[in-house]
Amino acid sequence: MVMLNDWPWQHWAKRRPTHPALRGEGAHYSWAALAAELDRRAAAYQAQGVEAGCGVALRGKNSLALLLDYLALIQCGARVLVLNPQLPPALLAQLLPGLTLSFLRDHAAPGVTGLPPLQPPGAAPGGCTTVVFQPSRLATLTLTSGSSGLPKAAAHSIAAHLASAAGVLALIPFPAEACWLLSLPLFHVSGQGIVWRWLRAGAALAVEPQLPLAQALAGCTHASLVPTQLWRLLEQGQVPEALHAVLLGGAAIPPALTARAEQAGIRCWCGYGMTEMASTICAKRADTHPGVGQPLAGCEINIVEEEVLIRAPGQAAGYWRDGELHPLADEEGWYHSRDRGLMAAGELQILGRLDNLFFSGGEGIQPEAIEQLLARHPQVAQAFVVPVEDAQFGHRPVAVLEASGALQPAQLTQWLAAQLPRYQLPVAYYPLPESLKQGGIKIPRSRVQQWAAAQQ
Ligand code: 4YB
Repeated sequence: MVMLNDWPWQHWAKRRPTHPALRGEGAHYSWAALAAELDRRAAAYQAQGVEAGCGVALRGKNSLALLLDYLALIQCGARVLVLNPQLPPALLAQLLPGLTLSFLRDHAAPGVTGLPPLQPPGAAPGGCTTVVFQPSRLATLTLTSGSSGLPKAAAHSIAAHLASAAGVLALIPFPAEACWLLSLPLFHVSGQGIVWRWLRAGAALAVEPQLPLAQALAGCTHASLVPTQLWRLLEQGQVPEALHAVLLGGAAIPPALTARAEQAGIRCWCGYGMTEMASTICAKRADTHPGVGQPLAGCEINIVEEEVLIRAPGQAAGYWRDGELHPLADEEGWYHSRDRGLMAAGELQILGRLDNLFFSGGEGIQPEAIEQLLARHPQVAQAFVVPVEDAQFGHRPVAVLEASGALQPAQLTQWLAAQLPRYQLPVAYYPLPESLKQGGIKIPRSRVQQWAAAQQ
């Protein structure tokens, strides 16, 4: 793979000027046109005071304009924090002051106060000032989706993003004529992972957030999906013809799901990654085993007392707070993931989060183990098992399910009873309420637990 010694869009604009780079919302950009558009936007933001090293919040759902601003602000040398527009104002009020941000570029309905707004780029105010491409410069802040406390801002350099991309591209071919759909939000590391693979490979990217997934995928060869997205796509029976490579991740990936997709002609890869590592660190071509494969090139895994420790070239430089980087790894560089895992048959298997383990009548329950069995049921799209308080047992498991058609508790108990000890059988089953399906790519387990507690 050739080295990038220039902003990736300028690198490809020199080598493949007329090659399609980006399409979406009715627009098409070649690499040359993209580089020119990013210069235009960078100039407009520089004219408003954006300079190298300053922090800029970029708030909004995916759109072509949001992506162009992400890249243009990075070209200005800014540290860009993409914000989910659904984050509540009270949380932002607590979080943003510690992130040393100078500006807000808001693509959503106004909802954040206290930061000077950047105006949309109008007519070009003149050329942009060149900011030297420095791979070690911090380019992005990405909020973690930790279950408790305030999210943290993982700070990644351009080099970390490109190294993470190179690791995935060594496993999943992404040739110049292929097109990856921006199928996950830019405010999440999984969306940014797509962008940096595209930039690394010099292929094409599609951005079609207004369209339903099956339509947005038309003409796309690649997509990153969370398992529920793939499940819904298959359930609708609408498998786009061009689609032949899907990288799955973000949650346990049922082998039955990938088997069904492969039968429909979609080649699946199972990935395991996290915000702190600029996305994927382990991956494999899907097979019949529930593991997530081996570490990607340059990544290392160590299991200590069942906890997965990681060292990877995509690792964040630290958590950004109060104008400084705070280390996220131990003295030897290992990041302690709080994921429970083991190496089995040469591959990493994720058992669940250490923090999710709970006790019922003195017996330990890892909710993900029950969820994985429920997810094998052909009608179940996604399953949560959460503890609810119980006078006799301390806690007992209940299940909250997204499923097609009505499911009878007796039928589900029968489904599980052959494979689980009695104390692990959920004492109640609830359909996942619509109110919990809104928002980011993952439903926070804490919200499911709160909701389940209120049903008692
Ligand atoms: C898992 C898990 C797995 C994560 N089994 N638990 O490009 C990609 O890698 C990608 C492709 C499609 C969909 C998502 C992705 C991601 O990046 C996901 C990255 C992510 O989820 N980051 S996170 O910080 O929000 O959460 C990380 C946690 O998610 C991990 O620590 C695990 O607990 C869990 N997780 N992949 C089981 N395959």
